[in-house]
Amino acid sequence: MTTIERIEHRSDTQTASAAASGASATERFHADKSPYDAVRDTPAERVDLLAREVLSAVHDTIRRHRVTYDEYNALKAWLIDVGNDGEWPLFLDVWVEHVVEEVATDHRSGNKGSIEGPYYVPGSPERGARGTIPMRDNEQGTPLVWEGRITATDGTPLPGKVELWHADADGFYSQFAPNLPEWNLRGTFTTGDDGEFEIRTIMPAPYQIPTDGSCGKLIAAAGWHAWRPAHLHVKVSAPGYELLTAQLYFPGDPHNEDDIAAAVKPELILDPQPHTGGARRVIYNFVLDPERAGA
Ligand code: MBD
Ligand code: FE
Repeated sequence: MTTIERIEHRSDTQTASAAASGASATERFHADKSPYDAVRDTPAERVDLLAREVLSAVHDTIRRHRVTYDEYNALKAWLIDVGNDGEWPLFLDVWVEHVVEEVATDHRSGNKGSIEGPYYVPGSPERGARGTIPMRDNEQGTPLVWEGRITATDGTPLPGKVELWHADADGFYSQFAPNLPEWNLRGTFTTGDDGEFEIRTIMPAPYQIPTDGSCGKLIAAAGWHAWRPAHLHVKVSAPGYELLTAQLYFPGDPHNEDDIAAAVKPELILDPQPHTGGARRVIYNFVLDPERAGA
């Protein structure tokens, strides 16, 4: 079964349970080409170095804090549970991806990016340069009109694409929570030579990562909170330029300061203004770096 068929067959729950969204995210991750392909030629020396350093950091922690057999066995059980719940994509994207993103993009002079997270799906419906993202007739949430332009670092407007995906006003992502239309709040906006776009959507809600699975168990046991601030996900692309994966945030969200995924940057916080009919209007532009030869 595909992810979508699984979700359509699942009618027993109204919430995005850890098992349901985790299974979807794990399946989604495996649906694209194998992640191993890109590292086929990695020399043994590099694998050896990375594996040894990670293990050595674990060994140091055990020695420093005198980790017991009971704690070791609990860890073993928990790691097995993360896989059984399908929560490895969630775990890694929440607690590890932000540093990978930092290293991957620190040469850029254009837009700051942010992590992709577990809920991107390629191929969302095309809406042209100006349009409304797919949504339900009665979609809840404050309407948001977002105008912007894609340019290169030298200011040249770029014909490109803005792929946008985000949670609904209840914090749920289509294809990872039940009872939502397949492409709800997922759309692709293609700009002309002027690089300009105008997107109509709704403001998303803050997102709480599922608390009923193994990631939730860790959060509860450690006394952490499970929240990410409200955010819009984007992938912005233009031929010959580096793909920009980013998230945009809203001012005043209490979790902008303590995002569990550590993915907020000040440059990514929008400045929406009151607009007609209770809507908000915002201008936010993207600046893309040219692709580097040999990178
Ligand atoms: C999300 O919506 C998200 O963006 C990340 C990074 C992790 C979990 C849920
Ligand atoms: Fe998200």
